[in-house]
Amino acid sequence: MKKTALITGATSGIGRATAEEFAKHGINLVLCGRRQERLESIEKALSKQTDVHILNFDVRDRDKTLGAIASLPKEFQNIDILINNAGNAHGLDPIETGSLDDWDAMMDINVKGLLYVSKAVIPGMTERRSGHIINIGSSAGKEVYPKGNVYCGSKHAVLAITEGMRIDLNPYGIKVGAVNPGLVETEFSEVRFKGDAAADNIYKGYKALQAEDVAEVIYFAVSRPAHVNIADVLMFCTAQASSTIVKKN
Ligand code: NDP
Ligand code: 8X3
Repeated sequence: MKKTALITGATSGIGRATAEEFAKHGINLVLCGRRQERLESIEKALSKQTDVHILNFDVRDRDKTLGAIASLPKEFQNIDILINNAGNAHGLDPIETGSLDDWDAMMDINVKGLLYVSKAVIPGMTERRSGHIINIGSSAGKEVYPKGNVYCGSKHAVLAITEGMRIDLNPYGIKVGAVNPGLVETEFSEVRFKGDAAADNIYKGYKALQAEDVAEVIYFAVSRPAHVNIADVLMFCTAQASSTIVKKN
C-alpha cells in the first residue's frame, strides 16, 4: 500500500527536493508552507507522479497548524512519514547585539513549530502503532559556531527533542531520527541575511551540499526495512570539515 508523507517547508530547498524524491518513489504527499503560489505549482508538477494535497499555514501559529492538519481529507489523514523540515536561521550576530525578533523567529519556527506539527501528527501514529518521523536538525545542532548562538540553540533543541521522541515513541514501534546537514545551497542564506549581498558569498569557492543530496539521504532513511531505524545522520559537503572549516578554492 502507498505511504503518505507530510513535509513541512516543502516550498523550497530541502523540503521541496524531498517532496520530489518521494514523488519519484510513489509516496503520497501532504506539502506544507506559506507561499501559496509555490505550493500550487509544486502540487501541479508532482501530481503527475503521485497524489498530492497542499496545506498553507505558518508553523508559528499553533491553532492554524493544528487546524490545518485536522482538516486533511480522509485519504491523506493517515500520515506514515512526517518530515519536520520547516525552519531557517534569522541573522548571524553576536549575542550582545542579536535581534529579539530574530531570536523569536528561530525558536518559534525551528523548535515550537516542529512541536506543534508533531502534536498534530503523532496521535494518529500512536493509534496505528506505526510511523516514521524525521526531524531536520543541522550540524549547528552538534556544534556551536561564532554568532550562531540562538540558531545553534534551536538546532540543539531539535536534536534533544528528536532523542526524546525516539524514547517516548519506542513502545509504539514508531521510528524517529534526525538528518543533520552542514552547508546546503538553498534559500537558507537569503533568509538568514534578509536578502543582503552577504548571502551571495556563502556558497562561493566550493561545492556545497545540494538540497537533492539531503533528500536522497532522507529517502534512504525512510526506505529501510521495518527493523532498521537510521537514528542520526551528520552530513557535510566534502569541502566542509566543521562549521568553521571549509576548504575554498
Ligand atoms: P529554505 O529557506 O530553502 O526553506 C525553508 C522552508 O521552510 C521553506 O519551504 C519555507 O516555506 C519554510 N518555512 C519557513 N518559515 C516557516 C513558517 N513560519 N511556517 C511554515 N513554513 C516555514 O531552507 P532549507 O531548505 O535550507 O532549510 C530547511 C531546513 O534545513 C531548516 O530546518 C534548516 O534549518 C535546515 N538546514 C539547512 C541547512 C542549509 O545550509 N541550508 C543546513 C542544515 C540544516 P514558506 O516560506 O513558503 O513558508
Ligand atoms: C545550517 C548550516 O552552518 O549555516 O544549519 O548553521 S549553518
